Amino acid sequence: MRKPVVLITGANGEIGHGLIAHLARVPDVNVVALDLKPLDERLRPSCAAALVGDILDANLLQRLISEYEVHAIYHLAALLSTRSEYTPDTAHRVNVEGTINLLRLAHEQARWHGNPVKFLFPSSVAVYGLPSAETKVKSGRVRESEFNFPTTMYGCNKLYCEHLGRYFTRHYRQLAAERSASGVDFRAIRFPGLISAVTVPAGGTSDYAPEMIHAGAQGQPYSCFVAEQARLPFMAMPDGIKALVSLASAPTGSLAQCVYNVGSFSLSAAEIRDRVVKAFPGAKIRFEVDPPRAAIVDTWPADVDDSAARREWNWRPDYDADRAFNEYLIPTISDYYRRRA
Ligand code: NAD
Ligand code: AKB
Repeated sequence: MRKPVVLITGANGEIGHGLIAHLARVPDVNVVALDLKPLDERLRPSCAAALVGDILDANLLQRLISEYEVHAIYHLAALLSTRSEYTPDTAHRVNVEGTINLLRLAHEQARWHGNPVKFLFPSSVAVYGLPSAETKVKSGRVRESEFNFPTTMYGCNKLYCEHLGRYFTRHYRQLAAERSASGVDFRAIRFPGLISAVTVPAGGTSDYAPEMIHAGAQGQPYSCFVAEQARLPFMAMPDGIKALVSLASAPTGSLAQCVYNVGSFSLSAAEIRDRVVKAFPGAKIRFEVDPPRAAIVDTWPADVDDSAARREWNWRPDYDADRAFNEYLIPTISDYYRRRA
């Protein structure tokens, strides 16, 4: 008998840390973690297995399903936006071919055990490509269907994978003589920049916000690569985890679309700096704009319209900007670095 499990790819990343900690508190959920890097030792006891390997390794995926019966997949493994610009071919392989490997695995698994496999996909505000700074200001909260013209390899990869997931769920093998459901139940969230109090990001473009906060807490100088007025939507990590698990548990009949925006708060880089300096008066933050990286931020929306998520699966963030900083980020980060000192 194979053991029924939830598979998390990219499990050792920032979202993986929060998600594994959350699922550890849910009864009867067995997590199999997969990542290129060995899983953080602190998370190991919360998983039935922790595999080290590449989502592009077909043999590894076959070995995995010979031992485990997969009922849900949180497919987190990816190269993030900045890293993807430096290595676009590798990004395409990992972000697109890796995702199609997992979609095929979900389809195969659903056929074996006869139940749909939920496939949770963290997409990104990087799928948007606003043509100018004026349009960004004028557009305010963008809807899912607007400005789908990403300017980064990562954004293109995410947008295409959203379509692949919708295709697998609704149209897979539409010309087959005997058509049957693929068994893949694909659900995607377009996340804003996530900010965690317990991990520091690497390889993203919204990273300036968490980097500024973590540097401020340690009294280290930080040079911010976007201008003071650059504005993005952000979200505290606990809300990111809440969004993923809420969408996963929404009844299929209530979901009219496969892809949802989720909003929380929108801040300019200067507003983040001001909050960091207020909390950590020793923080040394200056602005030294890196034009190409800053230009990517200019193409991402200032905020998102998440009314579909609110209407269809009752999405509500727990943290606005004040609560995110005052009750989550500042106390948790301060405590984290105090204990490490
Ligand atoms: P992260 O970089 O912290 O984690 C990604 C993990 O994937 C890493 O641990 C890495 O080792 C692993 N990985 C990369 N390539 C792999 C491969 N070929 N095989 C197996 N593992 C591989 O990123 P994160 O912040 O945890 O993001 C997780 C997901 O959420 C990503 O898909 C990302 O695009 C998406 N997302 C993140 C944010 C954010 O602000 N953090 C926002 C929007 C979307
Ligand atoms: C990145 O900057 O690449 C991510 C994202 C917003 O998708 N944080």
